[in-house]
Amino acid sequence: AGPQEDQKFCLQEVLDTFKLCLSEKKDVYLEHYVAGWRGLVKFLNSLGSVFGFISKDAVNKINILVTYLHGENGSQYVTVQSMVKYELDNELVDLTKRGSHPESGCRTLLRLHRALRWLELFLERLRTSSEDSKTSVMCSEAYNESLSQHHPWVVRKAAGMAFCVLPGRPAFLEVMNVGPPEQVVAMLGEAVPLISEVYQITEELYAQQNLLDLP
Ligand code: 1Q0
Repeated sequence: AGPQEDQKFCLQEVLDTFKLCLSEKKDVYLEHYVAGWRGLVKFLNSLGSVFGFISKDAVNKINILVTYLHGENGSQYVTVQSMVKYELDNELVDLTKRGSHPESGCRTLLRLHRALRWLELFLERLRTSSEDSKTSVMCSEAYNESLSQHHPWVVRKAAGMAFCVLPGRPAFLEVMNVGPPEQVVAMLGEAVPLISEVYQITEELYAQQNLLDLP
């Protein structure tokens, strides 16, 4: 595949990376987690430059995590579980206000984790919607139920404006590069429970460790 093809989004690819995320013990592999996000960012970029401010933030967070993963303590970052333990044990996380560790793996991943809930809600709506449903409505409903609670007014406003220019459902399903709509819907039926499981496991871990409100 040439560079052009590498940029092309494919839902199957994202599905595969999320499948690889969970170990036998149900630990979450950071490498595949960020790879899943990279795939989603590709998709976002294919929707146009209005989404640039969103994909930029996502890429920034992906890169922070990859830098840890490939850094000298990379072996501590193999799973989300080991990352949390390592950073907490070594006091590498700002727990109540921003201080000397503004870009900890824990707080960075938390932002993506919250976005994963949005994705789960959105994809479930997309999967069960009828042909003439509006993607912009599904997208903003999912957003209002999840991620928006963590965003200040300006970000919510900008997100709302971006949602308005989303393509309609048929075009949206087409860019997923899976095939006819029925096939996309079937694949979403596989993807949503997977994404949901990864989300739940991370959510429980963060709740146990009291990390759900990291600044
Ligand atoms: C399809 C439309 C995509 C719409 C994405 C919805 C999310 C909107 C979020 C907008 C906020 C982005 C601006 C930055 C906000 C940050 O302040 C915030 C907090 O970070 P910090 O460091 O300031 O504390 N960051 C976040 O909340 C992270 C947001 C990451 C969003 C990543 C979205 C990736 C998009 C994926 C497209 C998925 C398309 C679905 C179909 C694919 C089928 C599998």
